Amino acid sequence: MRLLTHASLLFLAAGSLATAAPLDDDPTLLLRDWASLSPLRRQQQDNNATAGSYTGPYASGGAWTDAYSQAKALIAQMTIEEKVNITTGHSGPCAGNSGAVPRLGISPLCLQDGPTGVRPARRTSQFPQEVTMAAAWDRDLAAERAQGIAEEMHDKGVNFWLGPVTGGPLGRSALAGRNFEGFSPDSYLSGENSFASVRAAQEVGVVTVAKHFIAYEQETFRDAYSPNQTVIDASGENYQRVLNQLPIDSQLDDRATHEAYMWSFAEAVRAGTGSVMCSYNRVNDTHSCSNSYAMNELLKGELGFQGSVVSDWGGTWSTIHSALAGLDLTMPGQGYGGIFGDFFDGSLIDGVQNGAVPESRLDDMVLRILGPAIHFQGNFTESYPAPTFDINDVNGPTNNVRRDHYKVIDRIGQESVTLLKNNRTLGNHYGLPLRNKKDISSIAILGEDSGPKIHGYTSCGDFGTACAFDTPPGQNGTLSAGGGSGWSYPPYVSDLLAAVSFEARSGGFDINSDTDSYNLAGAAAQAAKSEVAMVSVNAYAREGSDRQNLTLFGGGDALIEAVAAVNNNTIVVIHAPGPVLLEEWVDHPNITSVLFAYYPGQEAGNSLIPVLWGDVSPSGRLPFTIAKSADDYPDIQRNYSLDPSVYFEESTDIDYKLFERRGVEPRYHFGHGLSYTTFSFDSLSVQYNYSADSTSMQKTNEHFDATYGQGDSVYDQLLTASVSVTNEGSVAAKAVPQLYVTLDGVHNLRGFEKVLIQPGETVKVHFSLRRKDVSRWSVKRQEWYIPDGDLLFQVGKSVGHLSTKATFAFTANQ
Ligand SMILES: *[C@@H]1O[C@H](CO)[C@@H](O)[C@H](O)[C@H]1NC(C)=O
Ligand SMILES: *[C@@H]1O[C@H](CO)[C@@H](O)[C@H](O)[C@H]1NC(C)=O
Ligand SMILES: *[C@@H]1O[C@H](CO)[C@@H](O)[C@H](O)[C@H]1NC(C)=O
Ligand SMILES: *[C@@H]1O[C@H](CO)[C@@H](O)[C@H](O)[C@H]1NC(C)=O
Ligand SMILES: *[C@@H]1O[C@H](CO)[C@@H](O)[C@H](O)[C@H]1NC(C)=O
Ligand SMILES: *[C@@H]1O[C@H](CO)[C@@H](O)[C@H](O)[C@H]1NC(C)=O
Ligand SMILES: *[C@@H]1O[C@H](CO)[C@@H](O)[C@H](O)[C@H]1NC(C)=O
Ligand SMILES: *[C@@H]1O[C@H](CO)[C@@H](O)[C@H](O)[C@H]1NC(C)=O
Ligand SMILES: *[C@@H]1O[C@H](CO)[C@@H](O)[C@H](O)[C@H]1NC(C)=O
Ligand SMILES: *[C@@H]1O[C@H](CO)[C@@H](O)[C@H](O)[C@H]1NC(C)=O
Ligand SMILES: *[C@@H]1O[C@H](CO)[C@@H](O)[C@H](O)[C@H]1NC(C)=O
Ligand SMILES: CC(=O)N[C@H]1CO[C@H](CO)[C@@H](O)[C@@H]1O
Repeated sequence: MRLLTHASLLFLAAGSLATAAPLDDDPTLLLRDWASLSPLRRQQQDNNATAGSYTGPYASGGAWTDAYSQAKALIAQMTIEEKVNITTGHSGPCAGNSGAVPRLGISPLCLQDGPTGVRPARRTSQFPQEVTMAAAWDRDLAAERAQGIAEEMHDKGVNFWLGPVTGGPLGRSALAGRNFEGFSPDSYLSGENSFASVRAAQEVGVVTVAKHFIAYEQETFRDAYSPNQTVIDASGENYQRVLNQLPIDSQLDDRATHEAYMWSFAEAVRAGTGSVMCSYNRVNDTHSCSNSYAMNELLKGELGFQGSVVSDWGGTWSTIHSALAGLDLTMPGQGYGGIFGDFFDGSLIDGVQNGAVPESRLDDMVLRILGPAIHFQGNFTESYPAPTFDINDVNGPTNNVRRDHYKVIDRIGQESVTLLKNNRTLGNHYGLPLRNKKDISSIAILGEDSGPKIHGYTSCGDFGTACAFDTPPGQNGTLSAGGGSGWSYPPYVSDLLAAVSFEARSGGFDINSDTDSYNLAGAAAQAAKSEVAMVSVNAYAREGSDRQNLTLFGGGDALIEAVAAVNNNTIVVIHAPGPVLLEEWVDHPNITSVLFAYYPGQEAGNSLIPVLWGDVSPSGRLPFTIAKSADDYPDIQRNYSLDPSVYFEESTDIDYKLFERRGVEPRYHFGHGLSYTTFSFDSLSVQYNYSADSTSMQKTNEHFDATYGQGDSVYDQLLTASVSVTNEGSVAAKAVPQLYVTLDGVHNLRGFEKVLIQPGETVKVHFSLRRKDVSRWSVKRQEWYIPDGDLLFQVGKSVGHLSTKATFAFTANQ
């Protein structure tokens, strides 16, 4: 079977050999695999769902009623078989292919990974990972990135982009394997980026699939699993396979649900995302993809979501129950040899015929799938490109879709790189920016991460995992992206050694390099004879497993220490998915600068050059907190059980909020990042300034207490805040003033802007605050409300350094 030689097996199989869903804790339902489940038994379970009682919500189309009318006209002509065909995945050239209705001219829809570009496909770009994007703190740039990805999706013939990652995972634990695929553990920062990304991508005509809904916060036990079975996949890796364990169950409270985990999805929904992907995990005891409360109540009810819910690949556990619970499209369905179970298809035809699922619900499923496709791509009589690639033959002929996207990739690299430490005590020959390249005598470039991957990036395979650093000896090379469905093939990767070598042509310096991180003596010898020593190190993360620790990979710590011992101008560059521990060396007096470059995509080395030489002042800011110890973050649930659960005991206190609540001092605060100048923030003022929501593409149904303020939407602007930002230094640079409001005793990011300020100049920066931004969620009343009394607002350069404040109290007549 071709599938078994396909590297994608790792994650597909990791999607589970789905068993029909145990709806309760009855251990007899923990069956070994779906095939051993008798059809009768499955039928029983399905019938035990809410059969006959389905009352919606049904899609109206919202702002897309024209397209929905066209879709309804088509659906009215379809047989039950044809409708069900559309709701079930098929084999085809794409990661997911919906069924066609040839009789009515409806072609299959192509659904394709992923968050950094078209995957797996060639002649595409590898964009910066979302965490890198978030570090740029720039909504316009986030839109440009999403536009670029969507253009490549469109030109490859992809209808549905399986992205952006929209707060699932959000990042409650810094150790979660997929955090880098998302923007930030801060729900506001994630939400702003999600909104910009969805809107920009869909303007290109590609339907976005915001994922993964909801509370999907770890890889460990995300799939049914047995410690007794090991399977070796095509990449030669061992992994645990899928038998009789239930996926991890995330148990969370209602405030965390609304204030933390739904926030960014709400932004994606009001930006008009045409689709949302439900996640592998269980939520509050029930599989996300058959969770009526999550899909029907929260997503389609409270958020008013009009589009389709598509299962993660293998995330479907039942047919009737899932269809009634709000799942619209099951993936990959018959694809991949049907290894994930035969959900939907014939069992849904039967279910509709025997009345278990009302036909109106089947119509709604099809409407939700076709409606957004018609709205954004035309009604199938118009031309949308057919797929020009085939995931089953990645090396076949295909078109180049890269346009000039290297430019935006490069710019995101420059705008995100975060200067954590810069010690200029000894003058401008030390630290960053480097002095004139004609004057420097020598630069050492050290560490495996600064060089090329010795067997090339294609050796990493379709998921970027075959050359993983966690399967020693690894293959070296710049770590430009993490592994899993969030990886994509780069056309090339610019590494630091090549990029700095290019500068040496017009500079006066020699390069002394050693890219074997384990050759400490060699690296030290090169460093000792160089004016500047740059050490590039990394940490790997990927889908399918969580990080075991927050330590640098490939002997990074030892290498840095060996270099710093002999060179008094040591500059460290880090490629990492999120927090790494810096404690062993960060205070070393010879380490003059530390640059955090995240996972920057194909332009990794190039994007550092303007920052190194000061043509661009660093303006990246940490989108997460860097702790002094891994114990400062909540842990992943790794305790084996057939029915594993994780309790989100910290509730809404994620990342910096948890540090604050517990009084733990981090190494670097959320929002931290140095510049080549200094900024001051003064004269914060906050005033009432109502303005009706004009940005939502689709309206949500979120309720609120109307005691304070005008308007009928939680997205109406109620306040504006203004602050003066002054560039006190001698170079033009971008500032990132951050606005926090204190709610429930901790800071909450609620505004940021990125502004270029000339030396000596003062700029007035305005923040728009919506009702939701100054509200909390009432569990009892199930609505947003503005707390009584003074609200405290603060602005500064990070959550740990807030320098100006103002208060505002609503009065009942506002
Ligand atoms: C279905 O529900 C009936 C009645 O509540 C119960 O006896 C039976 O065990 C359930 N079956 C399954 C498979 O959950
Ligand atoms: C499909 O779109 C075309 C072109 O916009 C239009 O002429 C046609 O009437 C539409 N078909 C339906 C069924 O609405
Ligand atoms: C269902 O979809 C498949 C795959 O696109 C297609 O080959 C088949 O003809 C469709 N079946 C019906 C009944 O339209
Ligand atoms: C693993 O295998 C052992 C010995 O064969 C067996 O006792 C145990 O129940 C198995 N565990 C699981 C989770 O299947
Ligand atoms: C989880 O369960 C709690 C308690 O019943 C509920 O308040 C909360 O909204 C649920 N969250 C989700 C995502 O289902
Ligand atoms: C950290 O975890 C990785 C695997 O994720 C492992 O290869 C490495 O040895 C661990 N390092 C330490 C110091 O435990
Ligand atoms: C710093 O580097 C110098 C060489 O420039 C070396 O002599 C010194 O020992 C180093 N300092 C430390 C603390 O390692
Ligand atoms: C740093 O090291 C260089 C090269 O060894 C040396 O010339 C310089 O004086 C040192 N700087 C300080 C402040 O010690
Ligand atoms: C900054 O550099 C000076 C001079 O080398 C040194 O004394 C001091 O310890 C350094 N500070 C840090 C935080 O590394
Ligand atoms: C795992 O089990 C250990 C030992 O019982 C316990 O101390 C720890 O809290 C558990 N971890 C989690 C995340 O539940
Ligand atoms: C009030 O809000 C509007 C819309 O956001 C904005 O254009 C205007 O500048 C604001 N006025 C003040 C005084 O901040
Ligand atoms: C850090 C790392 O993976 N280094 C490897 C680089 O490649 C050489 C040659 O294969 C290995 O020996 C190193 O272990």
